[in-house]
Amino acid sequence: MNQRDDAEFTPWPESEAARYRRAGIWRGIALAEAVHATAVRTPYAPAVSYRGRTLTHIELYRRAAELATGFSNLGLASGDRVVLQLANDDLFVPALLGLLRLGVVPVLALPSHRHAEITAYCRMTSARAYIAQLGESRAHVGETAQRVVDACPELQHIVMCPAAPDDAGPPYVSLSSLVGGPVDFPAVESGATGLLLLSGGSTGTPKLIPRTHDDYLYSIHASIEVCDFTHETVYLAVLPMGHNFTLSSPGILGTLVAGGHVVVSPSPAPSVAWPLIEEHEVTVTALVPSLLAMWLRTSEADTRERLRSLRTLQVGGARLDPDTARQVFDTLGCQLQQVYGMAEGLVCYTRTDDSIETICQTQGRPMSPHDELLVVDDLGSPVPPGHVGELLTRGPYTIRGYYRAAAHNAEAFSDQGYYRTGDLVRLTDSGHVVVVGRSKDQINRGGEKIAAPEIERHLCEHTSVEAAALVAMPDDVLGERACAYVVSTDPRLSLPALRGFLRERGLADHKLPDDLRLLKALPLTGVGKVDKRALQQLNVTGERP
Ligand code: AMP
Ligand code: DBH
Repeated sequence: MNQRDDAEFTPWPESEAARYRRAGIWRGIALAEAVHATAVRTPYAPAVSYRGRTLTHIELYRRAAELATGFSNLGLASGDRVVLQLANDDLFVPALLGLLRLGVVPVLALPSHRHAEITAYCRMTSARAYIAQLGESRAHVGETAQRVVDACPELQHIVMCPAAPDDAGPPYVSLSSLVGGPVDFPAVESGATGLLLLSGGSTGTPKLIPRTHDDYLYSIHASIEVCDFTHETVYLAVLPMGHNFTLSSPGILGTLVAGGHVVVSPSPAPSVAWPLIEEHEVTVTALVPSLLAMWLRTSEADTRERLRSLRTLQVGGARLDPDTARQVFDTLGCQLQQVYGMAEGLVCYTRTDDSIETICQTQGRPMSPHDELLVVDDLGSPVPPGHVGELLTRGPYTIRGYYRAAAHNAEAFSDQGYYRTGDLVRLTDSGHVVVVGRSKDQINRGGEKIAAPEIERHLCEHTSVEAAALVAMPDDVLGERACAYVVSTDPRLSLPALRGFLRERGLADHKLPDDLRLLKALPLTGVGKVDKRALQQLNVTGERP
């Protein structure tokens, strides 16, 4: 590996860092410490509920401390990386806090990831352990875990949640069996990397996002303030809990730091989530637009009454159409808050005192006065006010570089340290952001991002595929879906066969193409790149799965 590509963390320039520390933007407090401070303030208030069981803040503190000791007994120590892939259930939060308490850096994988993704994260980070959910059948460790073990011999532990099957010996261990008395672990340095988040990406290999305790905690506090989270907040975690939106905008960590109550929904389906809203008098939750559309479709005459405790519905992750946005107020009877965020940092929110039009038609404005935004043209020059261009941003909680990706960082960040979002936006006079499109090579499939080059790379490994391009197609339900344009030596190559091939390679299901279109050749631009715009404009229906 190139020496320079090995940098785990690109620091902010010292002058900026000193300013952030002096101003108290970076508080010098580690993430677990901030959550645990709540346990001291409101020990007996509910912290996390799951399937009828509730942990108070002090019980959560103790459970996380027990797990920290258990992880330490396994040999994990500050600075080690561990891939964490748990479903929305009761052990997610204690496990996350247990790792953070030790200074172990969790890599937050999503439940949909399979062995291609998990293996890549383990290798990229030289992870010492992989914490995995036991498969549906609960009888065996599951294909993903087994294949990760085979591919990553340096992984020392596979920690199964809740428990490894009886006949599974080392490297398998049970999360539920990791216990130990409270131990005084050394304090965790707040300037160190606290966690590694996943980027939606736009390149052939996945990218990881190092967030420090200081920068992440600032984004949590700024979110709490803008979204008015307090000890009275009851937050329903509907989206995967390892996603930055659910974790920190203000999400699970914001709720806990504010002394509120997180209710974990094992599924986003109204049949599961709505009874939880009624039972726990949930005040706020977060959805992606495609799930909002499902909630609106499911609503009936009594829905407003059933959801009456819900004050705010946050929607983000993908473009929300203004007509759908307007329906939230009447149909669900709550405030809408649009959220435009990215795991790399910048988060924008609409505010409660914005007009309904602003809430429905914009993606909010930056949450921090310290966020810096530039909108630039193809040559990198700022566009005139109100014009469309690519959004560049930097600030106290936006990263300066991806993890071990120096070559990519040289393109993804400007010389002045701005992150190139790849989003095409327009800024309104009031400073609100309107996301109008994208320049990055990515498909946003209902909020789940697909890096087109990553899938193209796999497609080209198929023996009959000579060339492949993955492009976004409009979709009524998901907003966008993925269409594979393929040049093949086999005129009978079918979508199910291609999906089966990619599934066998261990890719998450949402990354498999929704349509296939065979072409004799891919159209090229003047400079010889695949012309994806031309492909998008081909008026074809393609083959659906
Ligand atoms: P990631 O970098 O994977 O965390 O994904 C962040 C990206 O999701 C942003 O750069 C946008 O492309 C997209 N995104 C997030 N929120 C919104 C939103 N409210 N409207 C449109 N796109 C969004
Ligand atoms: O899509 C995202 O990554 C996202 C959306 C809303 C995000 O990271 C966030 C809020 O914090």
